[in-house]
Amino acid sequence: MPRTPDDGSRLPSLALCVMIIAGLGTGEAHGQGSRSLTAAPGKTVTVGTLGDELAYDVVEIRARAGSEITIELVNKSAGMPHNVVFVNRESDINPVGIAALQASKSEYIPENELDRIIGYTAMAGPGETVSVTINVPETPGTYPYICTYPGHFTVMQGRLIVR
Ligand SMILES: [Cu+2]
Repeated sequence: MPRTPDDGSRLPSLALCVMIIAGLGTGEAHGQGSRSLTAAPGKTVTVGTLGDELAYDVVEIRARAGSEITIELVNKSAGMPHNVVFVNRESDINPVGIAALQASKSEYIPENELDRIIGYTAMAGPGETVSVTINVPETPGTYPYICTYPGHFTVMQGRLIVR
């Protein structure tokens, strides 16, 4: 049986397919940040965005109860504003995020829900950096942080772990 030109190219193209599939898999796994940082008392930790994704690159900040820390947000997105808003507990995420939808005049910080909020940065435009100094709660526990720009809070989250 004569060889066809096709025979010689089949193996390389199969290998290419495998490489492309492997590449896609890696991209999907990259959807959320996974970094954890420790914020020493009085120090600054830097949280970025994962490029243009609705995600922080740091999703866990560890801090000492009762200390004071500064969080710097570096917005690496090309087109979206982001902020960082620390809330008291998991059940505060939805009320704050939903009330923020109506709070465009106060940079999406809902003034009627401030008792749920520990601290917050200004809204950082694309390429901007903002920061906030917060008093870490005295009570050890897990305190969520979210972005309150409309549509972001359900996925753009991290956790402050207080010990
Ligand atoms: Cu955001």
